[in-house]
Order: sequence, then structure tokens, then C-alpha cells
Amino acid sequence: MERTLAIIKPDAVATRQVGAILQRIELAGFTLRGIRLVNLSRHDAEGFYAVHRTKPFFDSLVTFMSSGPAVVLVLEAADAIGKWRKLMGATDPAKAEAGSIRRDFGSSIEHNATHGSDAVDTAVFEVDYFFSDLECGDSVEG
Ligand code: 3AN
Repeated sequence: MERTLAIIKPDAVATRQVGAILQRIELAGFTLRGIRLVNLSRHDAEGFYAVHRTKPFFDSLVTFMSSGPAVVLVLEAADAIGKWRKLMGATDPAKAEAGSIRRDFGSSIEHNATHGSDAVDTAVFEVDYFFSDLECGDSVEG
């Protein structure tokens, strides 16, 4: 079993799509290991997206991610990282597959409804960024 961090971003929370997205996650067979509503400060968002700090969209991304509440989740499944990225679809909702979450709930490459870890090492960093072992049990490696 593998774990990934998922985020329901501020755009999807503001437009009341949390329930619909959680339903897709559960129907796809993921086990929920962690779930929490967070209000990221700019500092929190900068730390989370540190890997993107040199990108031209970094400042805008940080502003967006700290603009309102988001829902952070730990999802568990076989190949959870790839399975969740496939369910989300491509980064740009306009290019995402029909029936994917970003296609159905995202409105732009920035306001794209959800986030997912992209590799095992980033999943460990991202899960630990938001959750303690007390909250969601053993870590990704466990
Ligand atoms: P993904 O989340 O699909 O792995 P990344 O890691 O390339 O995509 O980008 C991280 C986040 O940065 C994306 N989820 C998106 O919100 C934002 N982003 C990526 N590319 C752009 C862009 N060209 N303009 C604005 N925001 C972007």
C-alpha cells in the first residue's frame, strides 16, 4: 500500500465542491488516512511549494493557496500517487481528460481544484508537512 497527499484547493472549497470531490475519492477505492481543513499562511504555502520557488507562477500560486481554506488529505491505495494523479487529470483543466476532477471542477491552470504528490519522496515530505503519525498512523514507508 502507498500513501499520497491530496489537497482540495481554496477554489474548490469556496465553490462548495468538497463533498463531490470526496465522493469521487471514496468511489475510486482510496482509504482516507487523514483529513483536515487548513488556512495556510503565505509562509506555510511558500514552504509547501518550496520546490517551485524559482518558477514565474510561484508568487501567484502562494497567494492563491493562502487565499482561503483548503482540505488536506492522506489517501491510501495500491499505487496511490499515480492513481490519484490519474483521477485528478492534467494540471491544466482544459487539457485534463474528460471525467477527471480537474476537468470537472477546475477553472484554470492555477485554480485547478486539487493537488497531488508527484513521487514517493515528495509524498513523504508533503504528508509530514501537514500530519503527525498520531493523526494518520504509520508513515508512507510504514
Ligand atoms: P501538478 O500539481 O499537476 O503536479 P506542478 O507541480 O507542475 O503541477 O505545479 C504545481 C502547481 O502550480 C499546480 N497544481 C498549479 O496550481 C500551479 N501551476 C503550475 N503551472 C502553472 C502555470 N503555468 N501558471 C500558474 N500556475 C501554475
